[in-house]
Amino acid sequence: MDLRHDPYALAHTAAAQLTARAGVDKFDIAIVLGSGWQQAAETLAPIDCEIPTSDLPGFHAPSVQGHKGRIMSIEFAGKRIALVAGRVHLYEGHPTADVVHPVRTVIAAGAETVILTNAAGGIDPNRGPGTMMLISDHINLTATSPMEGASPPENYGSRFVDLSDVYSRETRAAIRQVRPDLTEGVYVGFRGPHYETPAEIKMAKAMGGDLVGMSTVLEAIAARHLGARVIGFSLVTNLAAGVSPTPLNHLEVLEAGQKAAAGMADLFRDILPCL
Ligand code: 8IG
Repeated sequence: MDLRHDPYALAHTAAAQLTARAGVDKFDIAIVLGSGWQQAAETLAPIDCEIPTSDLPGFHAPSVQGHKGRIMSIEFAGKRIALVAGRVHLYEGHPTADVVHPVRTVIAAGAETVILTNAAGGIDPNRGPGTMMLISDHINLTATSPMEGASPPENYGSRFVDLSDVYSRETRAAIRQVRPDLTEGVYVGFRGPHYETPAEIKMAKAMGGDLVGMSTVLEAIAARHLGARVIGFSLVTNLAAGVSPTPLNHLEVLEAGQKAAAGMADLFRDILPCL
């Protein structure tokens, strides 16, 4: 089939090149690094190999400050881990299939567990900037789905993906055993890139949301479709509009990420052995 029209074949082609370049048979775990999480993950273990995503088919160069397009291969806690830096977002103008391509690629490269990390706005004033949270569930307000379009090929699961346990309940319980300090929250995924109005944040709160962001939800759906176990972590880098007394800006997001880097590295060190 023509690779341009079959996102699954494209992911497999990219995955074969990725594992060949990294010199590994497969990856066990993939961690998609959101703003702020990258430097934390890089301190976990020596980087055995780093592949610019510009060398792999189907990847776009990210256009966001603080994001670089590369996949790093590390070994930690006896697991081969792909660190995916430089995700692309819908708000950069990319189609949904391209936004989830990195996740489809690392799963095609063997990863059975995908950890999605992000920086997010917090709706709960008691969990302000610097708070790390486990994502318990999401509300997809992007008005799109990675399953839209042609039906997946024969050997793949149905496009009508079951989402009743996206962020593995069992794994979250195991994580909370080692990190009882972590609270959970529902992540509301908006398209952005503008931040919300106070009225939209009231809506998100009324819907049961705790966190607001512009990533993660589509990747989580694509990963569940492929049968991977999904875990999500948010770093609250700002209080959401109307909760915060001051306007939001992208710089405070980057700063909060830098300040929390040590805590995020500790989090990875604590939870990776129990996956
Ligand atoms: I960081 O307040 C970060 N990402 N939608 N709203 C949305 N995305 C965000 C926010 C926020 N903060």
